[in-house]
Amino acid sequence: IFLEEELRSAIRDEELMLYYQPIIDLSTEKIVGCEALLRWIDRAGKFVSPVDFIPVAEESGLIYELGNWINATAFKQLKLWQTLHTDMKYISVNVSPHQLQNADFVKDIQRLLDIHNVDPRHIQLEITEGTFLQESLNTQSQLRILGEMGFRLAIDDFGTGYSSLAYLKRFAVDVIKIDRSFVMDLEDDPADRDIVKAIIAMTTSLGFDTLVEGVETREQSLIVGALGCGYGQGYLYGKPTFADDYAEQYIGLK
Ligand code: G
Ligand code: G
Ligand code: MN
Ligand code: NA
Repeated sequence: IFLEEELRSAIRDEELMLYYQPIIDLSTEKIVGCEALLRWIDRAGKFVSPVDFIPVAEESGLIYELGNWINATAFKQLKLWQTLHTDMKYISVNVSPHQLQNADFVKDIQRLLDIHNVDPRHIQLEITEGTFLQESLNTQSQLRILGEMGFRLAIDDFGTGYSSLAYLKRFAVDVIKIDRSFVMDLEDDPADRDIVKAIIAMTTSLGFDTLVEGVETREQSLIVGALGCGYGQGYLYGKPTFADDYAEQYIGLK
């Protein structure tokens, strides 16, 4: 209850912000886009992790309002960066399954596209594996409509859930994000290497792009590149960074 009240006032007092982390095309080593990641620095200057407060937001229903704020903030940022003639292809935003259960999600996100004059092809929605399997009709039909509207769809944390790739074929999925738990020990663990190899082979043959998360070492980057993975994200290429710092470090804007 306490955290819920704190979160309510954090939203009201604008203590929340989005950080951005670069996403790399492994074949060209160029940045193609970035993932928006929510950060909360409270009044005392203390960092509160989304791992702790996203579940609270989900349980209390606050996630819906918060999600709309996240989308609006990312769209505004994309528009600004595009206006400055950067070649960023997309911003990727995380969408909680709870947001998709709300039947207004499509309507609200369309309104935000209109307000900020953003093309949905430049927005990637990150949705965890299990969400695609939910029997909720709102979720299923909205996922389908979002694909038809032209949003890029990414399956987040792939490999930790229980979805079958064949099933995912029914949605307009663009990219599978392989969870970082498979990447951490890639240099030393042949089993992880086999799993990553198999995921990349399957996803590629089904026509999805692949991205590995949590790449921290040059060696991991080389391994996944050699296994045919298209994209990478992780501390090796860049940490999540405040918007102005991101612009300065990764798109050469001052
Ligand atoms: O950025 P970090 O590794 O601290 O994020 C921890 C968790 O919080 C991750 O699972 C991430 O997906 C989630 N998260 C971060 N930002 C957002 C957001 O904007 N919306 C949602 N729903 N989850 C987020
Ligand atoms: O669940 P999701 O994939 O959205 O969460 C991404 C989380 O992973 C973010 O909290 C981000 O801060 C974190 N992250 C991104 N790159 C790395 C990395 O190279 N190593 C580790 N340990 N965490 C990372
Ligand atoms: Mn994500
Ligand atoms: Na992930």
